Amino acid sequence: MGLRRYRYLWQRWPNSNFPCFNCHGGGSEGRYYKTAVPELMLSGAVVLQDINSNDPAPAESGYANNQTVQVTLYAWGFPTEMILAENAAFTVNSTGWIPFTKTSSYTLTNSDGSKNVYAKVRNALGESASKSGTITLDRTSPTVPANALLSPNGGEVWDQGSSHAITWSGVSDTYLKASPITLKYSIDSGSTYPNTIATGLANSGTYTWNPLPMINSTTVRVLLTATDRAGNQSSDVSNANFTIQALTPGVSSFTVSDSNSSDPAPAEVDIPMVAR
Ligand SMILES: [Ca+2]
Ligand SMILES: [Ca+2]
Ligand SMILES: [Ca+2]
Repeated sequence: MGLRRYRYLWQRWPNSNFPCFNCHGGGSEGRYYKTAVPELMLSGAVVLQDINSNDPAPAESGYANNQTVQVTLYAWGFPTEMILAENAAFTVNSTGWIPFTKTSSYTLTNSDGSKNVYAKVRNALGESASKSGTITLDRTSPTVPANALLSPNGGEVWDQGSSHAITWSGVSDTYLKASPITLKYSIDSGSTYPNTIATGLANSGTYTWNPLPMINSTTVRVLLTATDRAGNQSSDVSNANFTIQALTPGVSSFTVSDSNSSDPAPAEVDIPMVAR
């Protein structure tokens, strides 16, 4: 936030019958009063934002995956026109002078990477002010190879409630999120993945799935999704079905004993039996 500066303008008082304080003049020329008018300025940097937060995921501040970004200018002093460009001389990818609006859109040059966007505003008094802002354009989805998901990749038979590692490799991006990995599972051979295992995981290559869900299915698959800072996503899934099975119902041991130990005397021993 910059320091706001004012200058005084003398303006004609619109109604000579209305009480006017701090007025000067009179007669046929009317009366005049002075008002404080903020000098033209832009406060803060040019704010650049991703224009669509659902394609497919929201972008972090300072990143966009759309070539056209939203521009917000915080201006004082009644700007009437503005110009946007990617250099301080306003010659590279310039909009030319256009009517001022606080919020507008600007189409970046057609290459991924960090972009500086410069804005200049001007008003009817001939004043002008300029500022710049930075945004990174990233339209490249994360690298997630078709065999990124290493386990479970099909054929595993795991017990419900047990603990197993989900492992992956080869996930990368120039602007990967700090915690980019989401894991889900399907019980319909991968037609749908409505069940979340974990979100916001580091790209460490392993996650301990503990406990496995209490399901009994031979058509389970895992979906791994990686997200970058601009909201681009890529995925890999288990190449084939694996099984999460219910534990075999049973008891670990039982005993058979005389139900009446005083008819007329106790029986000698119980007979222990073990079953599984
Ligand atoms: Ca977007
Ligand atoms: Ca990317
Ligand atoms: Ca795969």
